[in-house]
Amino acid sequence: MVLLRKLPGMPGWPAALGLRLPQKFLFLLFLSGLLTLCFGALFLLPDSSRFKRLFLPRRATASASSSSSASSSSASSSSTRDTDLPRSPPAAAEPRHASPAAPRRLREKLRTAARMAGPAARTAPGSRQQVQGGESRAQPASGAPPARETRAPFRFDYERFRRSLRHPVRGGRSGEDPETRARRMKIKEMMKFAWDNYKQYALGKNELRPLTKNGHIGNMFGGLRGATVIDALDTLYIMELEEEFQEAKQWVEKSFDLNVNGEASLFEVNIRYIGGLLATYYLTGEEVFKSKALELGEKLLPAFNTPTGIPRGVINLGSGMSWSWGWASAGSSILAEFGTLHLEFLHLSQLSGNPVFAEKVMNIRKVLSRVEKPQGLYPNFLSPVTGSWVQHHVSIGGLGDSFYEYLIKSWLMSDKKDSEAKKMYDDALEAIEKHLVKKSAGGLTYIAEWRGGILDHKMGHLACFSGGMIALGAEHSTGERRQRHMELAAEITSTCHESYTRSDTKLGPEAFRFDAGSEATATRLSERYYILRPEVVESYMYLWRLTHQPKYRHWGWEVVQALEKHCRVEAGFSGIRDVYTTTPTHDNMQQSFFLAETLKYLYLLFCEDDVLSLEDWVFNTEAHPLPINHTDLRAAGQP
Ligand code: DMJ
Repeated sequence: MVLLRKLPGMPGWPAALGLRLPQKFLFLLFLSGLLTLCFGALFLLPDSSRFKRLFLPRRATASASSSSSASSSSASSSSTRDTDLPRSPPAAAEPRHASPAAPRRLREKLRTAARMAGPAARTAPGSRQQVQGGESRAQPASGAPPARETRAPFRFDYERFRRSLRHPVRGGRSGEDPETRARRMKIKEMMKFAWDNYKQYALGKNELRPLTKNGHIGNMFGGLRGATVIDALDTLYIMELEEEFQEAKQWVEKSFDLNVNGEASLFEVNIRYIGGLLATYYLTGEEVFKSKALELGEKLLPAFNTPTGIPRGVINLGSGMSWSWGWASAGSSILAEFGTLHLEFLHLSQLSGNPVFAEKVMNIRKVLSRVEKPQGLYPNFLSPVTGSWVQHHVSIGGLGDSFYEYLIKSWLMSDKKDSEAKKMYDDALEAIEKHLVKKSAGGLTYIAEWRGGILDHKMGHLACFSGGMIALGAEHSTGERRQRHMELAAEITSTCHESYTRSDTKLGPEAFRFDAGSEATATRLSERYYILRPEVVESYMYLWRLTHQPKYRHWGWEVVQALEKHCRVEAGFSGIRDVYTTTPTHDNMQQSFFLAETLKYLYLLFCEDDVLSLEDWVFNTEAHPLPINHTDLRAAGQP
């Protein structure tokens, strides 16, 4: 219509043509019809037409040709094929580039691409790390232009990792006697029985209830399901239960849902789910396990958003909100929980190229190495707000246990480079030896608990892992210290064995005491149960591997027989309520750690030393093997 506007001092051009009013009206009608026709014809031109791009804005071009790429502001001229990732920005770009209007699938792909990007992409000069709502993102420092990523996305070199192993993961199978083989096969049969029943009655639930033949979900994993599947994966693989391993893998691929919204224990999700997924990835190289581990790892990050960076114990996996356990005094975090993340989180960084996981656990290390320790001991409760101890209760059993385990294993996993972890372990063990290690009147060595300077002469079943841990540390020590620690490890393991042999079932109670005339027996009714725990056989396995004294295999076989006699029921294995009666009642629960740990350690006890060799692997606290970071590539025979 601009063309028809009357210019000042000039007659309108229809008038200049000498037209009358009805004729003028007809002329205008004709002209506007012509214009509409021309404009409409533009849409019929191919997308590549320069004429079309001259008149139509880009957004209109894209939306006219493909609704699935509506959010793309790409300069791509062939947007009819743009139903996937936009061509610009590149795959390694940060998710914040995605328009808020972008379809969910597109945003998810961008996020995944960013996650897989290497450390350089995430910590480019001028960038700072920011953790928000479970995702870590590299943000340009204020004033800096947004970094354009040109490097290839980070890729973990799995083949190189496999070449770094000294031994085939499932061993070379040489030189074993028939009895050892038969016992190993028996344990394999127990694993198959435990798995088959779980699969039949509870697949997808967290645990099997073997008496009622159904599944249990519980409230420890924040809505995550399949704890038994994830915990069982690497054991099935190591035992060469191929078909069962495929069943478990298929469940992970098809049914393992991480988009859940519930309150989870940070510690339990880490040791069982992240540990199980990482181990299975390293054993098999199957990408699905790696990507699930990384995705879940990111969901745990908001728990670290506290004034000290010490994470809280409980996290909502959907909202990222976190808080402390209601039972933990004064909103404190638990030593064995925040101190048992290091191994898994270093591997999350190694596999993703994203340093944020390692930074989180290195910060925990920093807080712990700075805080004053009473008598050199580490109390179990620490405030995530102030970074100081809340209560002076020290224990190498529950609430403290795996913190010490992860110190020595961090050093081993680093190929002995992490000397800070080694020093913390050595100092802690020295304080434990000085203040907590005691001998009973009957000559049994035990580790007592400490409550503000007063000793509680009790050992929990959980504390029995320490025989194996101390032996592992001793193996890498020298001189007098090596011998002293190896003796201590053997004595503690022997005491734990006594707690088993002194019961009627030959299974050990939840806690046993060394006071009021009792020696390695439970004195309280509430401590007489056995829930298929692994710690005692875990120590047998280490002591066997490190000393080859036949008694450890004998003791392990005693446990197998007791499990068969008292815990095996028609549809799986169950814990028992009282180890001091030969007709115990069952608790109707097949714990997932029975498949992850108890049966795995028993199996390894009857394997050659090259199966999951201690030269190549450290076991996380749920017995999931994580590889030692060999800094040289002195490879041996490969599977
Ligand atoms: C397992 O989940 C782990 O070993 C953890 O460290 C403590 N205890 C249970 C098994 O007893």
